[in-house]
Amino acid sequence: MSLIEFEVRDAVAWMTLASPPVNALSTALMDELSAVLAEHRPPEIRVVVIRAASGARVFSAGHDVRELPTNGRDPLTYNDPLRTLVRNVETYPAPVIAMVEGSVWGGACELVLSCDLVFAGDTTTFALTPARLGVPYNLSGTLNLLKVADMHFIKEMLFAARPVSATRLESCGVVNAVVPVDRLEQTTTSLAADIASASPLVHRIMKEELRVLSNAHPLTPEAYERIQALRREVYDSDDYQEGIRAFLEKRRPVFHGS
Ligand code: YXS
Repeated sequence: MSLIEFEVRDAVAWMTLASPPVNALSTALMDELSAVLAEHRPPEIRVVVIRAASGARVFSAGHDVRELPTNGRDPLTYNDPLRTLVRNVETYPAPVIAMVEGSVWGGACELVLSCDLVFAGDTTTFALTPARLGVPYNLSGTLNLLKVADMHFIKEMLFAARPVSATRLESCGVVNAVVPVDRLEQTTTSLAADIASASPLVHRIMKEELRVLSNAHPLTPEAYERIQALRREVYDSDDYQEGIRAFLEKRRPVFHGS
């Protein structure tokens, strides 16, 4: 059964997450979305829209917790499906719009924020919950947050690990626009049509320029090693195991900070 519904309308590729009940980002779903992006390219496709089904209460529950490693391995390294999918969105040679209806959790925030534009319904929320699961938020995702939001807001989202309204993210410039949910698809379609009528070559060049420039952060080997050591401290911890166990056992986790 397909986990991504695909439709092209006037050179706009609509990719709908279709993995009930909560569009958890399983390896199967993420690999299928990457495959659909690889198969449908410009110039036939001028814009991509990634969305959930109309009326979705949950856009995506984030990384499939059942697939997080529990053997002391970094859960989100370079070749992991979520990191691969995020890079595929960031390097896709045309604008990718996230049309977000419903609640967005954990790694799904990373997927949405990797898109070039984000349009959300007025009931949409975003929650970064690694602290509730004892999981280290991924390094590139943290950098992506730093690119689009202020430090205090980022710390609120990561430390409190609770849903924040799309309206607040819009006021911080993280979300392009929040519209009444019953006008979300019409608004997104109109914007996509405007983009699709412009030069695909200029879009491709400008998108890649912006990606290269925004990633131009010199990171010394010492800084990288320091960060890796911090991450290992987390995913080697008992708290990491407890976070995943508690989720699967449907109970509140009891963290001891080690
Ligand atoms: O009990 P069954 O078998 O029906 O399954 C339940 C949930 O266990 C399952 N489910 C998930 N399975 C795998 N991975 C998930 N992320 C996940 N979320 C939920 O789906 C079935 C229905 O869930 P239920 O009963 O809770 O539905 P609900 O409508 O009451 O609540 C929907 C949510 C999304 C509010 C709730 O399921 C929830 O809070 N899920 C966890 C959201 C979350 O914390 N995601 C972060 C995952 S970790 C991640 O993304 C990265 C590693 S990071 O943290 O770094 O960003």
